[in-house]
Amino acid sequence: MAKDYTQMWSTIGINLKAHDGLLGVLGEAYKNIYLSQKNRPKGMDYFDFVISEIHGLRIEEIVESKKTGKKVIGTFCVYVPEELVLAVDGVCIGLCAGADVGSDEAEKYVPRNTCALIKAFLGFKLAGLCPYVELTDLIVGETTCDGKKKAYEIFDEITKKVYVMELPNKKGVDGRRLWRNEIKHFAEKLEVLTSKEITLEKLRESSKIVNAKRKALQRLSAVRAADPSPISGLDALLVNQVSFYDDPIRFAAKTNELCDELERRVKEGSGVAKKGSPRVLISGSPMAIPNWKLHAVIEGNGATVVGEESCVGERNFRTLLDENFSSVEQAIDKLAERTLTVDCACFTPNTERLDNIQEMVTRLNAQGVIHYALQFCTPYMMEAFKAKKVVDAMKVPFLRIETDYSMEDMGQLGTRIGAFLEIINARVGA
Ligand code: BJ8
Repeated sequence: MAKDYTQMWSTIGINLKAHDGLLGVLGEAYKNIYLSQKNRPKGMDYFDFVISEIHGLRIEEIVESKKTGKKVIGTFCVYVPEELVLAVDGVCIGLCAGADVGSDEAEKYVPRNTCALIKAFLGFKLAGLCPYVELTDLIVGETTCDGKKKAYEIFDEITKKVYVMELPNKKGVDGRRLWRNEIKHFAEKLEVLTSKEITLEKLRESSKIVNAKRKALQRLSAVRAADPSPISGLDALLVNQVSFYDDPIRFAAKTNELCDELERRVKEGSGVAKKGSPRVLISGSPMAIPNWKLHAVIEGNGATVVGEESCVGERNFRTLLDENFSSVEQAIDKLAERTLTVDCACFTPNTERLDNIQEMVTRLNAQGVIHYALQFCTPYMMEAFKAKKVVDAMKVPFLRIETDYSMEDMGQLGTRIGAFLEIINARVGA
């Protein structure tokens, strides 16, 4: 980090000693996993910088925004429309956490067999390690899986700033009506919080910003169809993770710059792995920063991850918001429609996800699918059954992995993934 931020962290209420330890471990992991990669695109320099300043410069920017009266809204799910937050000049930050931090503390509140993502967001707060959580003015939860739903009640007791949106379980007429109303209520909540009116003009502006971010991520996804892929799965995952907390305008510009370079690489036929290396699609639970475990094992075994059928991935940017609205009410209709195209396993039925897995396998020329579920993530663990069926129908190898944030099963994962890649190699070579 370029500067000493101790004073800022202490004012925010961060546990300085534990925080130093966390940054040390993170920095070491980043060096080993990311900086050791060969032939990385130059455009990744920006994202390396962002990570090196994850609790530094970005936090400083947010502190400065707050001084000008801007409100910080923390979210945990891609169903929460960022457009509304930007329409009240707010800062929208994804708060999901991907590291095994504070689990002992978290387990005083939630059962041991709770998914690692939930334990981590509680753990980061309880251990005083997340400056983003400390800076939020409002934390938005949503009724997706049962674990999150109940954890938000506890999180509200701890933080006193949780607002929960009710997401339906089915996408029928009633469900759509309910969700549309919830989006409207959320807009009203933001107006009260910020004392700002959400106008048509502001919504037009914010929709453009968020769509530009999605378009940049779509571009990044598209180049990964090439063989060899011009970017590693690890780097592409990182860009997707950064999209949840970077300034959206700067993020889109930097991702587009990276894509210019990647498109040139594709034309030249240069990439990160040898042409013909195994190509893997990952499908399932989201991988919040700094969860790089599965990608590291797969790519460490010589394959390339070519896509993430995940919320930190395609589910977050697959559909653009239809910007063709001429009133605030119409914009709210469109926001409700767009968000309901997200194919989370919390919905029943969820056949769109199966179609989307097949579409991604075909478009990205994936030769194998690894279904990733966080341990105790019932929706994705259950849906693996159907995902396997549609992937089997394409005669593409399928591997089901359930893991958490600990490093204890790295050896076992390496063995299973190595054997899976041999199956792909045998098929491709055949
Ligand atoms: S739209 S995937 S971001 S809910 S991993 S907490 S599901 S037990 S994160 Fe998600 Fe929204 Fe769906 Fe996406 Fe529960 Fe599973 Fe844990 Fe999860």
